[in-house]
Amino acid sequence: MDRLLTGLQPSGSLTIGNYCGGISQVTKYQNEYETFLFVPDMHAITVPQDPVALQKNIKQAVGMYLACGVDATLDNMHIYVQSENLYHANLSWILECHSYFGELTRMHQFKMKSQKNESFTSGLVTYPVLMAADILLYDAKYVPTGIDQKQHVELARNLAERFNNKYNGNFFTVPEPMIPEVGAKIRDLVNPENKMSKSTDNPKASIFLLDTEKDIRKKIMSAKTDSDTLVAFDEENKPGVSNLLTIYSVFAGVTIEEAVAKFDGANYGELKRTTADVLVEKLMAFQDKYNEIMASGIVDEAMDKGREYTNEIAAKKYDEIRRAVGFGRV
Ligand code: AQP
Repeated sequence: MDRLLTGLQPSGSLTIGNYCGGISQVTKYQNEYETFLFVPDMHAITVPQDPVALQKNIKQAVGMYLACGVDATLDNMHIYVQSENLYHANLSWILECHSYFGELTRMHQFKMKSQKNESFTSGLVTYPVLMAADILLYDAKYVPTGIDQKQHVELARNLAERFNNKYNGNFFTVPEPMIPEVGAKIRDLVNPENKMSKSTDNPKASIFLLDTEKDIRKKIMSAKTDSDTLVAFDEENKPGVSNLLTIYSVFAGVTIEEAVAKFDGANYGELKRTTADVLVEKLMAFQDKYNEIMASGIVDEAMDKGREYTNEIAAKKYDEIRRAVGFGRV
């Protein structure tokens, strides 16, 4: 079985964007690939976090993976917390010493996040290298991701090739991004030019998986559209309307063409109401399942099982890599 790997930062409650770009692909392919699904808590601290909230978010993230349909009982499903495996940081250091400052500061996400804060940590610059370590440690072939993280997967590819060439061996599998056809960039509801993010300053801009029915309806009904009246899919000229069509398409389980046909002749109000109805139906069912899961012990059980398995694999890979670079004694 080829390996697939992804993680969603526990930097807040997950959004429907995180679902579309990340989790939905795990549930789609979980019977086909050996899946490494982790909680990247070490990535989350690249921007300030409240430690109490972070710990809560870690467990909640796993609860959300499971409530979205990830099957922790599969033998080929490994769910784990990044900081519970020390090899991620060790490999990251070796890879940092094979990456260039220039290539890291050119990353879009770094530019965007560093502009938001007057001062930022060096972790914000180097975290794509940690992400490369997360992926390369397990020889993952596929990395489900939204558009925003594609550049980071490309860095992981470059580092794998650079390392393999430098040390003359097939040390790392070169990974490929797996980008969904629909929903690779769910947009911010207030500024649809931007992507939807969980750590947004404006809660009206994002729909969180744990939002109440009232909030979901309010946010969708006030989502920015345009001064036109035609419901059409045109991401460049009608990003707000196209975003609503995309959300409808993902959550109603139809193609974009089917969504456009459904709203042929409809006004923006109808598009918004129907999109809100579909979202409410799916997210309320999700929340019932989530509450059940959080009240059981299965979240900890899944994380314990995943920690043991992934530590074993990571230890072997790290040992191979540290020898290649000349660490240790002869
Ligand atoms: N708006 C989005 N549309 C589609 N996919 C998205 N992803 C994130 N936002 C969207 C995908 O979700 C997965 C997990 O991402 P992450 O949590 O590791 O970090 P992120 O990409 O930085 O996500 P956020 O929500 O924007 O988090 P914050 O606000 O903390 O930075 C990835 O597969 C990502 O592509």
